[in-house]
Amino acid sequence: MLAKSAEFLKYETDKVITWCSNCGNYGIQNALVRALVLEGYSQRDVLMCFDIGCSGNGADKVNAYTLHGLHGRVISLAAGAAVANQRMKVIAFAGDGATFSEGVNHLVHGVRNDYPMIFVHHNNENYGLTIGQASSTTRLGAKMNGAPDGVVIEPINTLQFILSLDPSFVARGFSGDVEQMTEIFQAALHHKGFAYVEILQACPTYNKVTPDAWYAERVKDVSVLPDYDKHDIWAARHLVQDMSDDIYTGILYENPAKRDFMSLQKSREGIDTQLVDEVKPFDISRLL
Ligand SMILES: Cc1ncc(C[n+]2csc(CCOP(=O)(O)OP(=O)(O)O)c2C)c(N)n1
Ligand code: SF4
Ligand SMILES: [Mg+2]
Repeated sequence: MLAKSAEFLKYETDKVITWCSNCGNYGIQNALVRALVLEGYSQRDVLMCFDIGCSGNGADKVNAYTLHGLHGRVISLAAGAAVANQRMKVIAFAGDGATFSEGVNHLVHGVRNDYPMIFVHHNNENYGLTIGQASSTTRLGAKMNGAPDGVVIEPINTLQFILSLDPSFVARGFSGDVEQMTEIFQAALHHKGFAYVEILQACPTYNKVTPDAWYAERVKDVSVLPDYDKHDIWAARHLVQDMSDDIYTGILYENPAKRDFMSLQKSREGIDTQLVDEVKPFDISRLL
């Protein structure tokens, strides 16, 4: 079984796990490592960049090159690493607070620029690590710490927002479905530009509105729609409008015509080295 393979075990650490039991983060990390192993990536081929939060604490739970940045800033850190060295596969992880509040500015430009990286949005619909405040993805009426009478503002429709930014790859999974998440991550590993992967993540401790069972009743693999065209952005926008009843998962949108950031840089044409190879001492005395 893959979960016991020697390659999979190399990614494990002996650090104390601080996630609550049944947290969706376990499934997400498990699926990601499965995908890496299936696609032949060793720990030395990958840089995992973590934001702040319960999702960010995944940095301690994986034995690989990791970077743990400030809240909301992971996309800028990861994008810098990705353009500097395209030999590494760069994967960034962030919660809904980091992605759609503190870091929403970086999200916008990460998608627009199509940086060569995977971005995994752990959407547990609350600020988990700071004990359950409402975020911009918490549902209307949800009673949260800091909002005991219930949230009074409609949540952001995250995928509508992403699809408005001319993305090149958009997928959605559910933390209770490791098999499907693994397939999504495998496809994202093959994508050249910015792969936006949103995972609907159970947070049994603070999100009582959308637990595992709630999602399990509503998520549907997009493959059940035989006529669905994942290259049609308006079909995708129509599909993601419903966040309550029919929640479609899988690869929802792909634009193979979009060119990633590095392939558009005229200054890099015909150059075989990576930016990271070109770092050297530079004499600035001429400039002084
Ligand atoms: C700029 C900044 N603001 C606030 C905090 C405090 N803080 C730490 S974790 C956290 C909640 C994180 O929520 P989310 O990004 O959704 O991740 P989750 O814990 O739910 O995985 C907050 C507000 C911080 N560390 N930095
Ligand atoms: S608070 Fe929620 S997101 Fe954080 S570890 Fe516990 S279950 Fe997971
Ligand atoms: Mg969160």
